[in-house]
Amino acid sequence: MPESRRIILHVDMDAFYCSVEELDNPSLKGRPVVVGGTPEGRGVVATANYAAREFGVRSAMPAARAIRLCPRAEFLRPRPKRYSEVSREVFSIFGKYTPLVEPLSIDEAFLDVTGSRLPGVPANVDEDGYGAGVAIARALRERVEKETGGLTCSIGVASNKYLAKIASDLRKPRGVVIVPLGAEEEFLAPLPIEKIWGVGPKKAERLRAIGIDLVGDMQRLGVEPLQRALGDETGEHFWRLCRGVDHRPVVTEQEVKSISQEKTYGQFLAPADRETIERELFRMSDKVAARLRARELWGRTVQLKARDEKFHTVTRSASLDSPTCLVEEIYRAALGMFDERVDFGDLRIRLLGVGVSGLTGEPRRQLDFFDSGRLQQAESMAAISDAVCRKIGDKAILRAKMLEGEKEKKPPGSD
Ligand code: DCP
Ligand code: MG
Repeated sequence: MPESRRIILHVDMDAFYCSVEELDNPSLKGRPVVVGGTPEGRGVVATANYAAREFGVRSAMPAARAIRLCPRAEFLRPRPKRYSEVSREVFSIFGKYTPLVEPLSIDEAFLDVTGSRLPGVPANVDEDGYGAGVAIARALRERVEKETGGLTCSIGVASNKYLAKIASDLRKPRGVVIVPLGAEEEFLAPLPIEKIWGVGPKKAERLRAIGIDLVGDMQRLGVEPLQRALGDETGEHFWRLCRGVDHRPVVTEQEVKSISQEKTYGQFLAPADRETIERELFRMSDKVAARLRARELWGRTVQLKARDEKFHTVTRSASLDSPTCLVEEIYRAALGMFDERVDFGDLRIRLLGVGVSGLTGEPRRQLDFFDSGRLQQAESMAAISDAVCRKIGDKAILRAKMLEGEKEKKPPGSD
């Protein structure tokens, strides 16, 4: 057994919001259920149960369309507090199998169970090369179902996060999919290229143009043609992914000390190009904010990093009155620091970065009731937009700032 072998699970609850609704109101069971959107056809679908999905109803679809597809469906208003409560319950079950739990969203996590044992399963068991990993996955699925009173999940078992995540999605609901150790490439080969992380419709089109439909086509192509088609760095990145290579560790919430985003500009930004600078800072603030929310974290300190064309680097930080996970607050602080505390004279900018530290799982706001209500509303709006973005790609909800730029021109060196 190689020393470096890791056993990673990706757990994703099935039709999460709907399943919680069915749990609380068993009369819904067996019927098509949609959470989000009104019966009058306003709003968008947050999720649909599997009965409604048979009619083609999907997350992020306008409710009006969902009604046309499935007029019999029960349309329910989301109850975010209740979903968070159940989420905590489920995550506490995850924690019984390993301390290494990395939350990805309200209903999804990576678990590193390399060092975990299961009572009653002999230490020398090695199903599919995963020791007790497969048995742990099955036990976890049963336990979630039993302790929540009926919620089901799907689990991918693999040697890294990337493969585990692909696997968990393949046999939903209630599926446990194992990527056999040593057969990672064979596992990926028959899948469409969209299954590769970061391949959206645009990249997929470019890849199809050079004859790549399946992950296996990419594996056969080799690294150099990929680099010619996509550029050196991206080509190499996809070469690793198409063979299932991913060395990122499972990072628990406590280990995340800061979240940041930075970009080096191949074509330097002119200090007078205010619009691009603002747009770039906004874009990065938005990404940082979304990552905070995905981990249910708030940060108290905002950092700004900037480097000029002569490689002179400055980092600045500012403390907020209370921790945040909102783009507007992060952006305001970052731009303020850029304006008041960065002076490169006429030199152009080669790098910008925005980060947040001082992270906490408890927002602990010292605000009056009205303000805290308003903030909570802003945060739940943001959470809904995150979920839409996750489902149908980052471009789903274009914020005004970014939209302005998309219409005119792309920032130099942007991808
Ligand atoms: N969500 C949302 N809007 C979206 C996507 C998701 O509000 N566009 C919410 C509702 C989901 C929850 O997040 O229940 C989890 O998202 P998933 O992508 O895991 O979807 P489900 O759990 O609903 O279904 P699946 O069985 O495919 O995981
Ligand atoms: Mg889910």
